[in-house]
Amino acid sequence: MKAYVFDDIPGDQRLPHDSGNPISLNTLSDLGVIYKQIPIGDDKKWEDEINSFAKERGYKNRDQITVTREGLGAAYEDKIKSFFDEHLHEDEEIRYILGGSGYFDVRGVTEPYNERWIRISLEKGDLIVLPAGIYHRFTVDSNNTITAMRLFQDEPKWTPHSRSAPDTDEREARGEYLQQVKGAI
Ligand code: KMT
Ligand code: NI
Repeated sequence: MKAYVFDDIPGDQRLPHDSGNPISLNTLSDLGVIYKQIPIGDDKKWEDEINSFAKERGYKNRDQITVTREGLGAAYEDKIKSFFDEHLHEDEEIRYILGGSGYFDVRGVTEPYNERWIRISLEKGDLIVLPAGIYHRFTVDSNNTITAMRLFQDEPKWTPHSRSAPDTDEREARGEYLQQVKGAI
């Protein structure tokens, strides 16, 4: 895992876009983002860890997604563009990377990161929890492949709400999120 301020230079979303300004775990935690490493070894210890983490946080459902050009064929470019649309969810979102790599970008909300993208680079064994109401987006990196476990609390709170929709800023989850992160500072 590595986190840094996105450089905001237009171009391929899959490139690193590293501005050279690193972001600490503390800054991520101020945004309500939790990072955890659960190494994937030959034994099944990681599965026990995932199971207990999921249970602790009240997760009932999960699935596995593989994003590859081979697997998605002609739909690939459209699919990765859709993941890159800035959105929020009304529940928190957990991703655990089983293979490959990619970037989750989260929006800063307080200075000096207000409205800046913070890019979080994830690879095998990395787990991230994005809180309800945080604006974020995802992309594969230039390796063009990732396999991730997606953990869900409940449908339909899982639905992505695009920032471009007129009511998204007004959603309860957004208000509560802002109150939590701004109140904590
Ligand atoms: C998301 O939240 O955008 C996704 O599920 C993308 C694939 S998970 C690495
Ligand atoms: Ni999402």
